[in-house]
Amino acid sequence: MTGAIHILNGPNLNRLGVREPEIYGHTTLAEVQTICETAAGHVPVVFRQSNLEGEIVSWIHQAIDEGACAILINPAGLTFTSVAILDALKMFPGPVVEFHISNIHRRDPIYHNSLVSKVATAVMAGLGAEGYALGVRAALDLAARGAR
Ligand code: DHK
Repeated sequence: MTGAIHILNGPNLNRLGVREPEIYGHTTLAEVQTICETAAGHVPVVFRQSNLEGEIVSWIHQAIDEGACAILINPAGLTFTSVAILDALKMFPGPVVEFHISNIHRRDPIYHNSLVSKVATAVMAGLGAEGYALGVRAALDLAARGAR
């Protein structure tokens, strides 16, 4: 795969910057996009956010069809509920990095059981919004190594 890295963000992440800043910080989604594009260097970036599960599923299909080199996904609340996203990610041949701004394992138990982790190549949590840069670098490194 030589395509773009697809960075997909789930529900409520459009509210970053004003949403529970004590948990998610003050960095906006637009700033996160810039962080990702900078971290990706010459690699093209597809950066998307949706509050709709089916839209995210369709974007995963697009990543497959477009030969994306990697997927970096923060499914947000859908992490713990969406078999549809899990099933779609199973079809992606490249590396999948599951990313969470907060350390979901230190939070309420409803945030502890990720369905996406059953298919993710790697899982990152607790690095803050600025950690997306490391998520991009990790996803590209995994792609370069042919990891899945
Ligand atoms: C974001 C959300 O919206 C929550 O539902 C997750 C995740 C945590 C994050 O830390 O990025 O549980």
